[in-house]
Amino acid sequence: KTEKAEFDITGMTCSACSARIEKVLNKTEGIHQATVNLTNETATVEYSGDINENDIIARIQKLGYDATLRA
Ligand code: 9UX
Repeated sequence: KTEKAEFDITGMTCSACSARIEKVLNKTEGIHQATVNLTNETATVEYSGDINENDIIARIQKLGYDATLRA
């Protein structure tokens, strides 16, 4: 089953930031599709049941940005 979640990301200041996060997420096991929007400071992620929202947040934080699940 594919899950979909939206995240708020803080700390992105240029388009290389968003491209970097997007690239890493799309290479992450369990993530099917990740789109990062620099202007809106959001990420939309489709993923499988092998990972959860907290795993995705941890992956983003490891890159040096903060992320929270969008309500
Ligand atoms: Mo742009 Mo982002 O020079 O970590 S890549 S600020």
